Amino acid sequence: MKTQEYIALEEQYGAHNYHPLDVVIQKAEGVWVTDVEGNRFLDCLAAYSAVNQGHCHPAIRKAFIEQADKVTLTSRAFRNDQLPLLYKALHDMTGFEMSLPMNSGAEAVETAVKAARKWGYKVKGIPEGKAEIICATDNFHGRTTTIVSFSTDAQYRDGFGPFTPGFPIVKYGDINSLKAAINPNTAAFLVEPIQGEAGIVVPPEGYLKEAARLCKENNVLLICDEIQAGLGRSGKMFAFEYDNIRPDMVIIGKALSGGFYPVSAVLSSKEVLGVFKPGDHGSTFGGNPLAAAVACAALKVLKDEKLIERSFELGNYFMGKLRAIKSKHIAEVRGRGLWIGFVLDTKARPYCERLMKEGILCKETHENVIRFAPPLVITKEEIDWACERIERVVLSLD
Ligand code: IF1
Repeated sequence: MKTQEYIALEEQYGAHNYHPLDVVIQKAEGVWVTDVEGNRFLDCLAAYSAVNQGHCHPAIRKAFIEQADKVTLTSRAFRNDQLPLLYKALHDMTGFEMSLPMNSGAEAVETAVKAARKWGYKVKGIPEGKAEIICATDNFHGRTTTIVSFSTDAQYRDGFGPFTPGFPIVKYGDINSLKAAINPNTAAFLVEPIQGEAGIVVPPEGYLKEAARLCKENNVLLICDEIQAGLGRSGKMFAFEYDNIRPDMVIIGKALSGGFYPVSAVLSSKEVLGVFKPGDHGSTFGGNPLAAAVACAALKVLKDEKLIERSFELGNYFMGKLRAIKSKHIAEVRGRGLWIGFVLDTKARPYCERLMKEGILCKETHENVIRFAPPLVITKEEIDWACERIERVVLSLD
């Protein structure tokens, strides 16, 4: 079948909740994807950072296939021999006492919300039904009805009410706004250390550090959503490391599986995750042996291939090259690690379409920002190759 035939099927039989670029990908390896016509593209989105390790990484693939040959799902009614190894690997790599596995990022966010509320009632002593979790403007934490309840993006909420109460909003990056919102019923502050969907927005210097201090002072849990920022994308294991802080809870997903399978987790302390008793929370697929085996392999690849250090170094290199492009349409180049927001003074979508014709896949966010977030296995030469084309496209549209 040809590209247009696949697209026609999708348009006819699939819900139209996306507006993808018209490239039908058939296979992928590392940073490269190939469409059904045999065209090759450099992937500068990396499935929104789920394939930090590169597409179809051989070591993760091996773990996936070997585990699929043994057992894939037991449910948590029984134990399996892979989940304990994932718990241990997460502890060893991050230092958090405990973790709780889920599948999608949104489920892990819901898990953190439930843990924080329960901690608020059982440990902090907030009166029943009064717990508040403070969230930031322009946040993105997922798509469930509770999570869109604290979105400030009109489209993400439109038509989906009534909403879950208990989520006051403060201005992202504004410490006074957070200070004013904290009160005795505040259980937690949920924040992205760098906002992805908002356009790779890095908060002002010192913001997270001061937020962490305020949380501690007021016995409020600091929850960092590292689903997109974490696991190397920002040039550190976690983006919060740039501020030398230690959140009470960290939420991860996406690259935890290297793109093979939905695997997410909440990392925290015994005090916080200890609020869950048998039956309080769970998931049929969460913590299944296939997910655990894949996640262990995906974490090992990050470490073995030094992908976090690579992201830091090559991110600076990539950003430097983008900043050197002289065009009046480039308003700003920002980001951390291989997570770059290329801000234009005009609509970004036509640029993404032109870049696709040049062999680069990327995606706009918020009308005028293109994000460049390739798999962390990208080479310097591939960045040079991409920058040549990016420059050509930007200058041609000047
Ligand atoms: C889509 C964005 C990226 C996330 C953070 C939780 C989740 C996400 C910080 C939920 C998910 C995704 C979802 C995807 C597009 C994408 C995205 F533009 F919407 F914001 F990456 F930039 N926290 N982000 O970024 O995780 O439940 O999806 O596993 O199409 O909605 P999920």
